[in-house]
Amino acid sequence: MGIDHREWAAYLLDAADRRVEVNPITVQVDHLSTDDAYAIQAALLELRLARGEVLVGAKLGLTSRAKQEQMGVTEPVYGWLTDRTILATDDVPLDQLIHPRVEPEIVFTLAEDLSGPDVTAADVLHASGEVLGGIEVIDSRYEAFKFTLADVIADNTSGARVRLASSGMAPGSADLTTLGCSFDLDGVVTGTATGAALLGDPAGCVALLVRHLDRYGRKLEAGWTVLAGALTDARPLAAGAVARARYSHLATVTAIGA
Ligand code: OOG
Ligand code: MG
Repeated sequence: MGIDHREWAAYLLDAADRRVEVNPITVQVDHLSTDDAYAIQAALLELRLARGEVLVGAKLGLTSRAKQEQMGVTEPVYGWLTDRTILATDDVPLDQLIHPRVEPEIVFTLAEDLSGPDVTAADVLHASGEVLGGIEVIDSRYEAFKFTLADVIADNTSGARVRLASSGMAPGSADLTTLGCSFDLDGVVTGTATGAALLGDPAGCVALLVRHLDRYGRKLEAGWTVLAGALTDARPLAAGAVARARYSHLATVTAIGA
């Protein structure tokens, strides 16, 4: 029997709404292909848009070795950001989440659309308005934050919230491969990296995302926000905990368990 994409999308949306961990899809069906997983992710986005959320961007995940080793999944994944994702203050509303973790990101805002099968890192820099720091709050809907590649794709790559810096820099003003990031939780550094940790180049990651979307006839749009993936491994965010991402060339970003 085929996979009912809409039904599994509703399963994941319900888990997020009720804040309960659920069984991975892959332990309940015979086989979940990557294409089926992206189809569930697309159906999940449609459900969110149908109830009023607005599509404002996209994200990559599992683009650094630190993240791939932490999650045991060795391929990059792609997901969506809606307006509900974007935090208006440093406070992370823990009462809306299941078991949130925080991770430092390099973020692009787009001044022009990006599409096509041959997009390069140079094209990404050209189309970007700003590069800024961010802390992504991920929140797997699966038990114990454990999943396969197909499961995490279906679950919109664990996307939950993101806190963005209030301003960034022009894309050409610093080499993103040597841009430094130090991530700390309550003042204790949990990881450091340079931009090159993201598959060699954060802009190259965004180019990968554009080529991925092209296979589904989609593109990145002017005005969107795009996360290139976490530079270090993710850490659980407890009530009262303060996470900070500090960068060599970008404003510091803070997220607080509230
Ligand atoms: C999947 C999401 C990964 C990143 O930046 O690597 C991600 C997960 O780790 O649950 O957003
Ligand atoms: Mg992330």
